Amino acid sequence: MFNPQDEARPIPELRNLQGERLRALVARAYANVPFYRAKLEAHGVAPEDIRGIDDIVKLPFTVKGEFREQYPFGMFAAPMAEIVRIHASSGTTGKPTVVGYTKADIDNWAECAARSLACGGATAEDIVQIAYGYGLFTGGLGMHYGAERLGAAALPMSAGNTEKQIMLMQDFGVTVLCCTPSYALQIAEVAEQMGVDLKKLPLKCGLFGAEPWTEAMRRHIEDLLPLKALDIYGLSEVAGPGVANECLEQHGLHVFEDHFYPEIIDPETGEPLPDGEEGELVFTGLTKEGVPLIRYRTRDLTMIYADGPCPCGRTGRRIARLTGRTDDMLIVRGINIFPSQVEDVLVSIEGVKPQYLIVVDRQGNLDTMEIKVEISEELFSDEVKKLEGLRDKIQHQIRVMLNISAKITLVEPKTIERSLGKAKRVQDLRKLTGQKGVES
Ligand code: DLL
Repeated sequence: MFNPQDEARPIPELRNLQGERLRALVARAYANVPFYRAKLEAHGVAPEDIRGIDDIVKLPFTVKGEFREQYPFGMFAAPMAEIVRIHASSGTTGKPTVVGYTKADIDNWAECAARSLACGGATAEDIVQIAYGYGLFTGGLGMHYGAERLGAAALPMSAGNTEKQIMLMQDFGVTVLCCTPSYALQIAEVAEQMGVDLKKLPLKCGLFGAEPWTEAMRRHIEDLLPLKALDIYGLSEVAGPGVANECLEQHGLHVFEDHFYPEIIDPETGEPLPDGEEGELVFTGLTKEGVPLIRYRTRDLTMIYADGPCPCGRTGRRIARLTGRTDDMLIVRGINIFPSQVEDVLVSIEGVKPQYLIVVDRQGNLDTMEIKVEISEELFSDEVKKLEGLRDKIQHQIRVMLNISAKITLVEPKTIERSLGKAKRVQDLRKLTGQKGVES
């Protein structure tokens, strides 16, 4: 354990600490963020009503759309002079969701990412290859700070350039790998093509997350790479990677509860559900200063295990592997995409009809995304050059706005199937096994 005092804290003491931190959080949000003040007032709850952690149910939920309304900095509780980092993740349309971190926020997040690495047995001796993207996405920098906090050597590869990843993995004797599970499989496949036997490498654990995966995929990764494959969870609004992580028991992800308080609610009614029942995961960021987070609805579906303490000694409750989402967010090559974002881009381009179908598939271990777009009759009968120009324009705009390259196929008017009810915008042909034909 990286920090036994905090990670193995006796439950009554932990609940007390959470209560104290919740009180301070609500007071901070109320005093510094007009959005929260108005919301608490409308909900009829004052900071003094919060005495302990059980009072959390008195507080209103926060949803992603509210971040959008407060774009860019309306959710910030600290002046810019105290903000030392800004990250952002996909919003449902146009503008992203923005999060700011104070120095203390970065410290706490690095601590939790270090705890995550230690969950896999990593120590200061290790070399940690970080193949999550560096940038506005929290994966790369989050794990980077975690590795440094642990005292390990961070190898800041970012995602891509797979041959080089493999070369350095071999030459440096990398022991810990952090990337999306699909990229771990991609690394294994490319290594095989290069004739590199990864089984001979000193790898010991991998922290894989940022996208859904399955137990079958874990087994497959562990067959190809000589490491324990662990699930790591997080989201930008709450911090980034390291909100929860599996330990070597591989039975649920311990939430670092002294910083992030989890609840499971019925997504329809908002009522809290008991441990052991699946519902929507809600987080309160107990120590957050930059962007205080009160009962944030993640839209992720899971449950909190009700099967008693974990043999590893950590007392943070465990959430099960995520089973899905309550909204239509897709994760393609680790990038979050809402169909509404694609629509937003399409309607801004002349001659393009808001009739489209997003087809997501997996070739080998890489996700592919194709957008079939209907165009007007006049355009369709136009010369090829013009059509190519339009296709390139759509592709460019999608890349700029969504940060992903997609294949664009222009189709004739009225060829995309119309539905009587809710339009079907997405066809997801991926089997989440990492290998086509392997059952999940
Ligand atoms: O994906 C942070 C992260 C980076 C987590 C690296 C783990 C590793 P966002 O881009 O804000 O943050 O996306 C958050 O990704 O709400 C889930 O739907 C999904 N997600 C994250 N981890 C997992 C996981 C990062 N282990 C969204 N399993 C979340 C399934 C995951 N889905």
